[in-house]
Amino acid sequence: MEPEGQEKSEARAGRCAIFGRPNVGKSTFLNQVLGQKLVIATARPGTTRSAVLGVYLKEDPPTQIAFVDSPGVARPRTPLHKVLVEQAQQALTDTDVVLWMTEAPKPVRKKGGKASVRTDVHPTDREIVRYLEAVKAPVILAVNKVDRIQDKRLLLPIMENHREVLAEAGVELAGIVPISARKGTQVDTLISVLREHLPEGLLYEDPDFVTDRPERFFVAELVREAVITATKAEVPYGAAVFVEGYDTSGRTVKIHATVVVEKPSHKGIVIGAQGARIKEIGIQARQSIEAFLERKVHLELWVKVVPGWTADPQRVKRYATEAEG
Ligand SMILES: Nc1nc2c(ncn2[C@@H]2O[C@H](COP(=O)(O)OP(=O)(O)OP(=O)(O)O)[C@@H](O)[C@H]2O)c(=O)[nH]1
Ligand SMILES: [Mg+2]
Repeated sequence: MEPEGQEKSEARAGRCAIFGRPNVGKSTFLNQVLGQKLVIATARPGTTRSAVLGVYLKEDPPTQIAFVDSPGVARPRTPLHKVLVEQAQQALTDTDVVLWMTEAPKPVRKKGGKASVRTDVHPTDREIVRYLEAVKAPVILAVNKVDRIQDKRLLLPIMENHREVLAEAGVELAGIVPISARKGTQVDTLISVLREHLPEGLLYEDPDFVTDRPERFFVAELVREAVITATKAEVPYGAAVFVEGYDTSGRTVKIHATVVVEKPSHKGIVIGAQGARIKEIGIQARQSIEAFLERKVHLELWVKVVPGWTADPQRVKRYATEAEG
């Protein structure tokens, strides 16, 4: 018999969909809880294009959370947007708990005045709340990027306003946690709150199971991250990456990837004067792939134009969500 007050906590496990508008820090949060960089995260909205599983494990108390990172949701304006929203919606259908993520806004400093922070709900959040209406699972709100706000009292109206907007849509929030995904602040608290809403038991036997995607998916994503970081706004939106060759047999992993862009002018931007930018992208991507694989990598990049692929419903699904090759 266990001594009183020291019973072993029961094991809990389940799925948690991470949902929210673009750029609020969903992917950064997943990497933070996993303690490793699994998914790509950049300063550009629209970085994530497909649902990706990342399994969080803890022994004390025994916990397994199968997080699903999903593309940021905004009003779909193009066939590509539509596919991204579909991916996120799918993640919402089969989940034990939903983590709705938003962000504390950047303080705005008026000339000579004090910095002020908007506490109202972002128009995109007001719009996408409707996706949460039909969800059966409990919804927990995380207000991310609290490191931006010095006066933490401002978090109260932010949290209250979000609670109200969701209540107007007929959904009661099951919890609210302010966090900083980048710094890791309150991430453990959020995990405990999510845990309370998971069923008893365990999901996976294998303690090393982290994701269901193959290595080459993440390799393609790391190339796309380097393209996003090195180019201007319009290029990332129209860029997809295919890994065409992936040879792990030697000491060095040999990778051949194609960057697909939708306009000849974008090809010029990606390549740059005398190939300077593609070289920079190649170096950046190789370094992050080496860190991910923990092996030496030889990376060859090609750039190809597929005119208007983001507007072509036939192509978007394959290019946006299955681009690992
Ligand atoms: N200050 C601050 N910035 C953060 C924090 N978390 C994420 N960011 C930044 O916010 C930006 C977007 O992060 P992502 O993780 O890519 O956001 P996302 O919600 O996955 O974006 P999409 O995939 O486009 O939907 C990046 O520049 C991050 O570094 C945080 O806690 N504090
Ligand atoms: Mg993301």
